[in-house]
Amino acid sequence: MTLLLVLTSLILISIAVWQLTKILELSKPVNYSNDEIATDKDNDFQGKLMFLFLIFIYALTIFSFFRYGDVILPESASVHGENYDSLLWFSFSVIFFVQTITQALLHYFAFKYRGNKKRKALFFADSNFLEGVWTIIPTIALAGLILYGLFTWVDIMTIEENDEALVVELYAQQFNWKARYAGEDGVLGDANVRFLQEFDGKNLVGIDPTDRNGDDDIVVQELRLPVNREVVFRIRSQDVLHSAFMPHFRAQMNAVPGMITQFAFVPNVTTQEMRMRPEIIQKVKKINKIRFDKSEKLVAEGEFPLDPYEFDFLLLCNKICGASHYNMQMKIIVETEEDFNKWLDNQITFKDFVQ
Ligand SMILES: [Cu+2]
Repeated sequence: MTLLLVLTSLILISIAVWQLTKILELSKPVNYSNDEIATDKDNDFQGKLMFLFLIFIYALTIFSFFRYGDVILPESASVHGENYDSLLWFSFSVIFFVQTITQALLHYFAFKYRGNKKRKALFFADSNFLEGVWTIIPTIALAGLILYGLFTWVDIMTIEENDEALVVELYAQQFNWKARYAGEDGVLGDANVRFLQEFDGKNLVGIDPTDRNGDDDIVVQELRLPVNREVVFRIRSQDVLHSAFMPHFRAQMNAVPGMITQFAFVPNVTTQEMRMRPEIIQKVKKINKIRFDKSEKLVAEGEFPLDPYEFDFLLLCNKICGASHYNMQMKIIVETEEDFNKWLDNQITFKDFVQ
């Protein structure tokens, strides 16, 4: 507390001194041969600095591409993910192209036309041609981007009636996820937080015990999905805003208390296939190198080493929902329809679970 008071006083005193010097400066008689006006030498120096800065940002960009280019998400593992990625890369390319050219022009002209006493700027009030160019080109470019984005959005978000689709509920709570499969009838039973209290807390996602559709529902803590089959997610939250984020499938939808939100996609790569991809093998290798180095330090300090990392799809929370938000995740396993059915048959239904 004393330290804080001392620091505050010091800051306030410095501000007072600074203000006093400003007053002194203002009270001085006006000096017309003011040496604060930039000379040709100053302008020359600043202009060259501008040019150096241009070289610096381009060098930084190229360096970042090579150094950090591999930390972006791997290729998508869902059907719509390919469209999503195309849109993203198209937008990136346009932005990157435009920014490269405009930054170059901006800094180069600042350098080229740096102040010089012998040079006079050309004055003209306006140019309709120039106004037209910098209005029409961005309009066309932005309209194109927005339309492309809208079409992709509609394509991704439209959930068509599909009897074959697997219906899965994602249930968010501080700080974990639960998943509920609709069971043999393909219909999720009604649910409400009011039913959480029933069956000594065994009713994990608050299934309405009077709704017969819920009897065969299956509640699990690990999400398994069959490959190449549409999955319709119905998303609920028990407490606060969460967001169901499945980055490898390019999917995200908010979990809002009091309402059911939806998202549907078709996973088209199994976990096993993903682990075999050269890109993933490379990423895993890199992560394990970091973990290994860290482990060595931990062991030296007499602590346990870290387990090696293995690739898994994840469901994460993407809304800051509280203290343990960072660790609110659930593993997703994508497997063949056959393996999936075998696994699902071995799960306990709601009716059996609460009895
Ligand atoms: Cu959350």
